[in-house]
Amino acid sequence: MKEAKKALCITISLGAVLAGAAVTAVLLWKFMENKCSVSGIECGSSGTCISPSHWCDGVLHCPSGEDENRCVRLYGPNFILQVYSAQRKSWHPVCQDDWSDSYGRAACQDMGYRNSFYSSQGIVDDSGASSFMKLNTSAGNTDLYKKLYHSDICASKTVVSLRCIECGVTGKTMRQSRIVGGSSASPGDWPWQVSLHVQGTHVCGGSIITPEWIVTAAHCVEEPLNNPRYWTVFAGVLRQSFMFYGHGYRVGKVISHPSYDSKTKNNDIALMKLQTPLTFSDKVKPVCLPNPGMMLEPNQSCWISGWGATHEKGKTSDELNAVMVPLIEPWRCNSKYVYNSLVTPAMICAGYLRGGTDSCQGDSGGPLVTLKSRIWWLIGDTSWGSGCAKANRPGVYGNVTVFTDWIYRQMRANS
Ligand code: 4AZ
Repeated sequence: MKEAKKALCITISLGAVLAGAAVTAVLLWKFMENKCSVSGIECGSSGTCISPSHWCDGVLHCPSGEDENRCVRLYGPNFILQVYSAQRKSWHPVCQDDWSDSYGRAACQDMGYRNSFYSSQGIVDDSGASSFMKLNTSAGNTDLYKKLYHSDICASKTVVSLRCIECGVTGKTMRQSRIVGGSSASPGDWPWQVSLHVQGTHVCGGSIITPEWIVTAAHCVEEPLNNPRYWTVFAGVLRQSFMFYGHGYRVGKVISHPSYDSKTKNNDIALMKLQTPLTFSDKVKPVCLPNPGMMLEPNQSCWISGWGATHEKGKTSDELNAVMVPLIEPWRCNSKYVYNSLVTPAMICAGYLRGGTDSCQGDSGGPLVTLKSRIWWLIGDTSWGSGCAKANRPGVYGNVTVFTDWIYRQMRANS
């Protein structure tokens, strides 16, 4: 009897120890699998964990700022407002239910627009989303992000379409009006086009995206030209001979993409912040930054504009010229007989493989735009090419769509 009890005791103790070990192992494994399963959400893959309540609360907690990086975005050609769910690791449209312009203003501010808001309206969701974010209006006076909760449907059957700036419209009715193989522009045709001068001379082009921010190419602002003092910006003037020193806008900041590579021209994009904001008019207007989910056609018609040379080795043009160029698919542009793998995902090719029509020296930094949903979008910034308008040597442009996150981040950090 005594012996039997002893054996039972030992068996139970052993079992307990084994069970304990198993539980510890499972917990340890869970912990290894997701470092932040106990204390919240991981900052990227840094190993740092923060509480879900700190995600997108307007205060930086992660070492690289991931918690405030991507909280709201506009998606597709209809500017559908989407909110990032850190828990589900996915983007969700916002129901129009109980939405108002004041939330729209807050979302625009979160994205990097300073006191800029154009319109907010409910539209039927075309993104195919199956989960939405809804406003909890009784959540009190906390920030927008904390008032949102997941919902499978929107009572209004519509989602928020948000525009932070009136962009991508031309001065008057669009009429088809050099660059190589192009024709001169009329006032208001390309109202976002600016001329960037150094010591009274046109050096590069640029595009207006807000009253204060200009997009150009990083290769235009290589040292020592990364010093804003060198630059003067002219907007709304078609002829170089009408741009007089002292009448342009001064630049307060020049920000080059940190991953720009001067040898390969990879990430060839830069921003200029003006010292004083531009006044918009028929001739001076911003272009729209592309939203993710824009779905461009393989041969989408785009337009380039600038005061660049009208033939290879020519001099800068006095008049602003523009021309249509179709996009060229990356695989075609990277083929052996074209650019043989020199085109990275941060670049986009446009032009004709037969030659004859192209951007050229002096057009750099200027816009490559396309018309979609009756709005003009900045798809590229003029970057490089082998010569101008030669067969199998089309123009290469910075792929602005891949830089929009970076652009908004700079606007937010320097507003
Ligand atoms: C340039 O030197 C340049 N054909 C710009 C565009 C192209 C070539 C050269 C594309 O600014």
